[in-house]
Amino acid sequence: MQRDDVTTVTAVQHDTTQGTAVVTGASSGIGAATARALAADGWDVVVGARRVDRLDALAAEIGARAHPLDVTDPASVDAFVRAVPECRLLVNNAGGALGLTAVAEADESQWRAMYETNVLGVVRVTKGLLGALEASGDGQVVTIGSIAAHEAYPGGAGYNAAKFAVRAVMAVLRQELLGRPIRVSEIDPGMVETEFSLVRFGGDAERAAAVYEGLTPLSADDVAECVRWVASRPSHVNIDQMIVLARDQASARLVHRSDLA
Ligand code: NDP
Ligand code: 8X3
Repeated sequence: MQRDDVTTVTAVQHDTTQGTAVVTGASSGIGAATARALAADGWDVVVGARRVDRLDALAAEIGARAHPLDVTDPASVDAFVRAVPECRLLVNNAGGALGLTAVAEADESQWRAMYETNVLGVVRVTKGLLGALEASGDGQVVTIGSIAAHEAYPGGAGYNAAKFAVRAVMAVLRQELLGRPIRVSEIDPGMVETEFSLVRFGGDAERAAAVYEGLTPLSADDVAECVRWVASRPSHVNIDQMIVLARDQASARLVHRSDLA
């Protein structure tokens, strides 16, 4: 029988024995790849982001639950948290950069948006789910930071400040939760080819593509595999921080590009 003209959508059934994993910013890039990896690893996945159409498609594909989430909006975070009474793993992934401008030309609205998303957004969601994480008896928070949380670079100040800040928040949380059954981990990638640069450059596809020209960046799946691995260590093992860079990247701004024709 010819099947070429038939589209079959089948929700994947997984053996969800790991408990509930929440992934923020799962409508794209690292978050979507992480949701896929965790579902394949047996987690009952809940995904959140603002673009609900994309979330719904992902949820249908991997057998996850989708809820709208804007981490900059306290009411949206409250509603999201209410929809997730049980949670053993929280992946704080929602975030990104806006612009690449010198401090002298700093755009306060971009700085505020980056801080709201990357810092306060992480604090809001983490705070909201902390009770459920502890009640699980074996909770874990994995936050996607960045190489930009370790190394400042020209034009990066607003994003650097936000990612340095969230790294500090995670370091504090780890100390505050000592003795309680919640691990706190941070994964700090270098260049990952996602929609990150498209968003950073306001939709300028040419400028975004130039970021990865002549080199092989990390993929969203590469980072998702790090999350999956961190989350699958035994409960007494906490991967505190993991910096992961492409072979073509030696530091935030030192990259190898092959000769371009
Ligand atoms: P993408 O732009 O592809 O994905 C960003 C995700 O964050 C989207 O799903 C977006 O969903 C979500 N998001 C943004 N703002 C909000 C918000 N207010 N509320 C809820 N969700 C939001 O980029 P990446 O996958 O690359 O980025 C994921 C994380 O990885 C970010 O924290 C980023 O800083 C970090 N990172 C990225 C690197 C890279 O080179 N790509 C390197 C190091 C770290 P929606 O718009 O639908 O809400
Ligand atoms: C994204 C990596 O180097 O653009 O977090 O800041 S970088």
